[in-house]
Amino acid sequence: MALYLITGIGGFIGSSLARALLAKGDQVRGVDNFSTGNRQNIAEILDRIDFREADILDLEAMHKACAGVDFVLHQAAIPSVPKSVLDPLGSNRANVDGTVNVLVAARDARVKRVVYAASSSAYGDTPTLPKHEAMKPDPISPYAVAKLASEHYLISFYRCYGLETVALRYFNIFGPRQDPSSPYSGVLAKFITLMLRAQQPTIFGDGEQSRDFTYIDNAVEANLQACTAPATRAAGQVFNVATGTRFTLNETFKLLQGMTPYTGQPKYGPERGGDIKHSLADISKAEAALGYKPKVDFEEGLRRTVEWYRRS
Ligand code: UD2
Repeated sequence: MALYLITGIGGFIGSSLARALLAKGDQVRGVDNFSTGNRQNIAEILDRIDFREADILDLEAMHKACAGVDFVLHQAAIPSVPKSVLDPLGSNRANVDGTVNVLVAARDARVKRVVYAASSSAYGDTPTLPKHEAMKPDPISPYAVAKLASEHYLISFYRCYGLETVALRYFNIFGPRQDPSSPYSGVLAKFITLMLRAQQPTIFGDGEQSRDFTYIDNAVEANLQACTAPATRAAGQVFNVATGTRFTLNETFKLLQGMTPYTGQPKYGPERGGDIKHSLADISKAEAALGYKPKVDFEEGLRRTVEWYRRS
């Protein structure tokens, strides 16, 4: 039994990690300031976790949170491309300064390993598909720059202080509990909740942009594997976490039409600034080094997610 600290435990990824660890019999401590997370996501596990309401920018709180911890799963972030375009300073504070705070606290507490929620946005709009980790990153939005800068901090902390760190480049993770309510919410949470209410979703651009949408259970599995993989293969490394398939928004909309009561067409609006056109991962590095294999494909993940929103 190990003690895990999850930053951003109120988020949909953080709270899913917490549930998986509790089910495995591990101990969970979590921090969140609820800037983007939601108390509801941890309400039913609150009595089984050591929860502390704190901001990752508070170094003293991070030092306390890291005391006695084996593994840190650093998920806390302001996870939005358009929000970062509007507020680059806020994005940098949460997504870069916050990460450095967590790393300093983890280093001082001598935790075994830090696993980080990095982002596929680091690759930018370069034409080569699929994206593999050896490619030169080319971030576009302030969010993508911040996520990439944090990856470099992780590698730096491994090189300079020997703190074992692993960066997982998430490719559009989706699933139950993802917040659909903000204008910055992920596209699937928004589309599913709208279409379940028979309301029209808006596609930004022509809908031919594509994503390697990745169901949450795959990301959870990758985090657990990133904690246990031998340091010789994982420490100081960056890994894609994805499925290795991609769907356009137009294709996704059609799939959702078959799963929801919405029978109309989507509305098409202007393209969103800072966006990238196509995203698809090569997942062979994570397969070889972590033993990662996506267990739930896009369509099955979509079905499960629609079902969850329908019930809730
Ligand atoms: C980026 C990252 C993702 C994760 C995420 C955090 C890429 C490829 N992916 O996701 O890994 O870090 O940021 O937020 O960079 N859209 C609509 N209508 C809507 C909402 C969105 O058409 O109502 C479009 C949007 O313009 C984009 C696509 O859907 O083309 C996906 O948008 P998103 O915000 O769900 O995720 P994205 O790709 O910015």
